[in-house]
Amino acid sequence: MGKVLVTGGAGFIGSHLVESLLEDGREVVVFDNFSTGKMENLPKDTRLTVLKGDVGKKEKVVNLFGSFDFDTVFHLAAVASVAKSVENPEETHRANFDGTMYLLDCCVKFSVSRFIFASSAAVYGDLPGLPKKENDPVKPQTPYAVDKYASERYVLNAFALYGLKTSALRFFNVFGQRQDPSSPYSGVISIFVDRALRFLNGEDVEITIFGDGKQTRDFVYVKDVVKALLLVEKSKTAYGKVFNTGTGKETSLLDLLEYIENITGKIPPVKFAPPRKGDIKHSCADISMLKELGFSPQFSVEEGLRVFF
Ligand code: NAD
Ligand code: UD2
Repeated sequence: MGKVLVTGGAGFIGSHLVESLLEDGREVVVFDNFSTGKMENLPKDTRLTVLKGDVGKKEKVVNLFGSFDFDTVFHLAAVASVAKSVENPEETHRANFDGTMYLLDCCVKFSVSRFIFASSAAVYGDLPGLPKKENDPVKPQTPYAVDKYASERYVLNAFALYGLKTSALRFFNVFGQRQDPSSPYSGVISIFVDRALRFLNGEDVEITIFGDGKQTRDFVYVKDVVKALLLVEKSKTAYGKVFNTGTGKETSLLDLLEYIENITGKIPPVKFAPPRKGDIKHSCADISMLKELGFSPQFSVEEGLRVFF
């Protein structure tokens, strides 16, 4: 059996995927430019090779495929920050779109058996109608979302056009350990948990809610996302298809604070600020397609939150 390539494997979601692949006894190569990924996210393991490199540099990607015999590729490398893509669309396009093209091309040329792509719920934009189904209209409104949608289409079309067994997953709001809370645009759960832990440590911190706190998201725990990735990988009916990856449940920011308070007994002072420009009020996935493959989320938001404290 060939090796598994995980691009972006040193990042938040990628490092959890790598852990599971190693637990399954597979040999893994991580290819990551460490822009947001960290070496300490990854375990030490003789079956793991970690390489520093940029998916947006064609010759580096070609060299990578020339050096290893991959049978599966999980492509998670991307500038995951929407805000960065708005500030610097040309640079993020190289990683988020060109990188996908180079990988797809190599997978076809080097006869890789399976290609799984990390897309995003961002492709749906702010169109009304919930829960979102995979064949609902899309409205990618940022460079990040446009690159994800275009990449996703190239990925899925590669099955019909070149016989590469591809699938894509549209992640909703993923949360869990190792999600970096340091930017204001980091996942809201990583920020709330960071502030709650610091407050418990006696620090003078506060939580900011943009809007009234009644906005909802479909928060999915990272271990469930890894389960979905591995389930889709194994499924022969998943070729050429895209799968919403969430829980099918909505949780508001006020609910989040209540859950955290239930766990910790106290939370930092909460400040309300005007809603962020372009913020979506509600988001939720229809996960029937993933359920048909046997998926069922194991962690509720509350259970996922407990792991932090
Ligand atoms: P992350 O920033 O922790 O992981 C991204 C990884 O890709 C990092 O390790 C980073 O160093 C690496 N990377 C970035 N540009 C690269 C490049 N040009 N070449 C090689 N490596 C590069 O973010 P994450 O949350 O783990 O996201 C993983 C994937 O899931 C991304 O594709 C992201 O767009 C997608 N996604 C995440 C969420 C979420 O809620 N976290 C939601 C939807 C989609
Ligand atoms: C998610 C993705 C984003 C993009 C978008 C598409 C993350 C981190 N971001 O953005 O990449 O795919 O979906 O729709 O997954 N909030 C606060 N206080 C804070 C931080 C956030 O109130 O300190 C609010 C924020 O205004 C929003 C909600 O919390 O209403 C969720 O914010 P987020 O950045 O975690 O995720 P989202 O859905 O806006």
